Amino acid sequence: MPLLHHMQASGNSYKVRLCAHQLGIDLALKDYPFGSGLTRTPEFLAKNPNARVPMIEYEDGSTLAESNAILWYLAEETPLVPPLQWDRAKCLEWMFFEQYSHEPYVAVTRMIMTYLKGEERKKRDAELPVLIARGNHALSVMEAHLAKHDWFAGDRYSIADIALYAYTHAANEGGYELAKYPAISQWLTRVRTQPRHIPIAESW
Ligand SMILES: N[C@@H](CCC(=O)N[C@@H](CS)C(=O)NCC(=O)O)C(=O)O
Repeated sequence: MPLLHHMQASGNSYKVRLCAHQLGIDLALKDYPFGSGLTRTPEFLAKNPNARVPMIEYEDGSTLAESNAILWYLAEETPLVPPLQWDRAKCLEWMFFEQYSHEPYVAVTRMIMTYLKGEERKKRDAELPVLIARGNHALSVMEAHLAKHDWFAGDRYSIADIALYAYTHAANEGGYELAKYPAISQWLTRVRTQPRHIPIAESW
């Protein structure tokens, strides 16, 4: 069975667990708790020199990192990747948006505010106003799209929704007020009520 190297609390890892669970793909799990340094061991770095999870490892030793690449690999030719070429490109557009314009702000704000303590937290307090402003900008871009569409790519739930759900649904932990974004709030409910949905704290 493939092994998912993951971090339970990380949205990037949650994307992969959620997608695999919804597709009925069995994965063994190995947890790398936040701040444990376990992604910097020589054994892990030999598999992913970028020292990040999630990373999926197959029985033949091959590995794949980057959450959205893993989503694409697991979901290609399933209903979670749109059948039309244009919608597949839109799916990628939103997944790149998630990694460049959303996750670096929404996820990092959550990490600083929820997981860093004491001096570590104080050292990063000054970053928060810019991170929060950029995170709110990303949420406003999503809000404008969702005011007109139920889903991010094509006319149904896809891995673009999974990629954006992972950190958006936990944005309140970074101090974002999701109540200010009614279309996002309704979309979060649509995602949460998809068949075989699992919450971030749950594995299998
Ligand atoms: N772009 C990467 C980002 C992965 C990432 O930043 N992973 C973090 C957890 S969310 C990590 O592994 N950090 C290493 C550590 O804290 O030891 C992806 O989408 O998979």
